[in-house]
Amino acid sequence: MKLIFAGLIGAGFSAHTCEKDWSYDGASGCYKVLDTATKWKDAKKACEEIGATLAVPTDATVSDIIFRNSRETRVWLGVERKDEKWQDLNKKEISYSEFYPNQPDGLWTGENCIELSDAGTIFATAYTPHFGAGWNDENCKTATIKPLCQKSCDGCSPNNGCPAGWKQDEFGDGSNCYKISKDKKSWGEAECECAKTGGHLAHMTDRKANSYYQHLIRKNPESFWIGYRADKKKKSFVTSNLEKVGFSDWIPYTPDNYAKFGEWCVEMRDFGKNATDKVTESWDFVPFFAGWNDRRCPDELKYICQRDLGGATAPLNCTVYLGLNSGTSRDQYSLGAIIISLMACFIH
Ligand SMILES: [Ca+2]
Ligand SMILES: [Ca+2]
Repeated sequence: MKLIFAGLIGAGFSAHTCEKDWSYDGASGCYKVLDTATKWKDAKKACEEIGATLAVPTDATVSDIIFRNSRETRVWLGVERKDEKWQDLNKKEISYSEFYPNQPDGLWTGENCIELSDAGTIFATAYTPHFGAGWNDENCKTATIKPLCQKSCDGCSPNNGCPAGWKQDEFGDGSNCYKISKDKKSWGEAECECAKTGGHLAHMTDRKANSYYQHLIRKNPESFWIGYRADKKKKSFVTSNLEKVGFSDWIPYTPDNYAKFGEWCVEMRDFGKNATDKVTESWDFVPFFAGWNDRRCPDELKYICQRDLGGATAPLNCTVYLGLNSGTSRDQYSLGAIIISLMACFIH
């Protein structure tokens, strides 16, 4: 009986995901980058040969998912210029685009096809490998780029295994529930608010998870607190439950403790051209460029709570976090505080 039950669950689950090696967009589409770089027309054909079409994004989701699991830096999209208009594969003028600033620029030089590019590689390092996806017009006949194929997944639907008021990661690994706050709080108060539900401010353990939270900030374009802060000596950053940070996604030149303001807490922020709370002109070459930034803990921001899917829901003690609100070296890192925090970890 148990086996049959498990079998049913398994069958139900598989109906909600794309085929192996295809990425789910959280709605009804699946995407895959093919291995062979080709001219645009051959790319179109290559997708058709596997029962798919060259991808035509209708929102930024594709940009947020497509570069996260690979080192691809550019892919062909199914958008072509005809009579000075951009049209999809059905020859219909597109209603959505995501061009880099100063693009498209190739009307007179034969750049009549679109690539989705990842300009972040300009600055690629081990720590900031990818950011700032956007569109660029390229030469259909001379450029060789890998095709991004798309197909619909009729049985797909967003995950919904989280408690009411929470959402499950729609196109990441689905192992977390999250909630973006409506209110704004200091980092410490925000962490406490999350702790009340058995969770914590969001941790991003790998690029895939990070990309998912970047997607959220694009949809809700306002900085939010995430679950990282400076360690006791203020030499490096730790997670909200004092664990070592593995993956990180600092914006280049951060953490900078700007003007020595005491930036001991971490926000996720969009530094791109289209950011609603823009602070710098430095990253204007991409419309969207989200990453981590150190910031003063007392600043009041939105925040994003995270909890394990199916994890404990008992409230956690968070008094340790409130000390950070002063933004000074008050005793937030005292021995007692650390013990309380470690207890919180064990309870968790
Ligand atoms: Ca161009
Ligand atoms: Ca900073």
